[in-house]
Amino acid sequence: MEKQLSIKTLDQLNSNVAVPEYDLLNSQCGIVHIGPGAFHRAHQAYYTDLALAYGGNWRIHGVSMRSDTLKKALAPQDNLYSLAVVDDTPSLRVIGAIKTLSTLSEDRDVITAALCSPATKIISLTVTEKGYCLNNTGCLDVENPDIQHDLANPDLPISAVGLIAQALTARKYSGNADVTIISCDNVTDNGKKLAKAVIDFTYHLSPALAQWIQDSIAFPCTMVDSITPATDDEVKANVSANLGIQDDWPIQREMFTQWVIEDNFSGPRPPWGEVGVTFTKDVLFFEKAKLRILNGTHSALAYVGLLFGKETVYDAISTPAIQALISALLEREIIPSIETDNIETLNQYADDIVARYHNKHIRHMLSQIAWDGSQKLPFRVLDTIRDNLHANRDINLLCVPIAAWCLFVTRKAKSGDAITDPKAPALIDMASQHAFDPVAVTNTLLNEAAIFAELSTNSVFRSHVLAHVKTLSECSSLGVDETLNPILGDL
Ligand code: CS2
Repeated sequence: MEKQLSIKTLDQLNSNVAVPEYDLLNSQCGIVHIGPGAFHRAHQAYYTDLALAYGGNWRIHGVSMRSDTLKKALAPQDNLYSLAVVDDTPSLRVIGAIKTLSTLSEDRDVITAALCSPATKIISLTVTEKGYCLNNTGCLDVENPDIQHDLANPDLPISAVGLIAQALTARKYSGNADVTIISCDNVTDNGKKLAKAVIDFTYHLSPALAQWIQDSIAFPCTMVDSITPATDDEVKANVSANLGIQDDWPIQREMFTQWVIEDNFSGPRPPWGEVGVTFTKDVLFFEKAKLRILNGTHSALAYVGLLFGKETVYDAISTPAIQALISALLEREIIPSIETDNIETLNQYADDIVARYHNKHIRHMLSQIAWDGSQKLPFRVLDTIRDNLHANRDINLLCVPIAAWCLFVTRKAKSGDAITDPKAPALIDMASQHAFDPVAVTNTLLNEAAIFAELSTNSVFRSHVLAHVKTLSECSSLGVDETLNPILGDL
């Protein structure tokens, strides 16, 4: 295909493709986003693209902390890319919200200027849980190598936390305090935790500045949701064919998308409310429900599904015994952990999420969801276990994904396959020190306070996990029904 997507070729797209409805050449940036990965491009950039049609300089300056791959890939396309909604009613939209892309290692001065610019009213980020550099008590991890570097070199930060702290310090002195810092990661109390990390970091440099940030800058909490599988060659080929011209990096996602933002800003914001974003004072309920019901069952599907050779969310949820496990897990242990005065709505929310897993148009790889288990499981499953233990509710089924993760780590280490996890080296060491024996490895893994905190010494938790590890490791070769049905008991 000769033609490539760009501002000049927008008028050559197939007629069914939606295009930006604002001035791409003259609209300016008002947002700096750190971590413009697939989810950002499918979710926040999508909402911002729609909001730009209502006016204002709300284009996005995307900042990659490490890689220049995205910047190089989209440069020939004027940073345009297409968003393919892959669902029963597919659709295609070209997104123009991202005006500029920079990489910290190459463009530090440009990035610093953008973060400090009076035109920048929103600094947002999607850096995943590990990017917050928090320890298991929710405080800044001062042992983190990037944090240690940034505390020693505050003018040359390499962490998102250090970069935001540097920007806020500069904005304090230049009198540009009308900026809001928005976390868009799957972390409970994400805004509060980001604020804690940035304020803790700044306190080490200047207690007075830390206090000013605490008093002056808003870090609203958010809940973000849309299933956004990684782009593969098939998606690229299909999208380019449907566009009628070449797009080197399209993004795919399901039709469902939701963004809930705490109504707490220290500066102006785009007209996101006009395009479906929910502003509320109570984000916690939305966060807890989504992280536990969706992300918790996603992680369960990933580690249990991979154990039985399943590749995608669809494959796993289409397996009766695995679907039965997910349904029982939700009904018996996850939904009861969420306080609500409308259980019918919560049950329907859970049913809708399971229905989304049955989207046969999307190949959502379990191996992708299985990344970073040591960072994800605390918010997605362990917090639910804590609440259930505290309320004397059951945790038996919640311990199945934990056991399956322990087995996942053991088997990956034994086979020599890479484990995508910031704690991978330590996990692999533990597994090899115990000759890859699942029960012995699990016994040591559960001692990891950085992951399990006080659950490490909880005998009820440990006994459930170890019992499931024995069952899953001894029986998974028998097949999924023979393995899971005894765990599910009298379903
Ligand atoms: C998934 C999430 O990869 C994963 O860990 O569970 O990315 C999930 O697809 C999104 O949170 C859905 O909103």
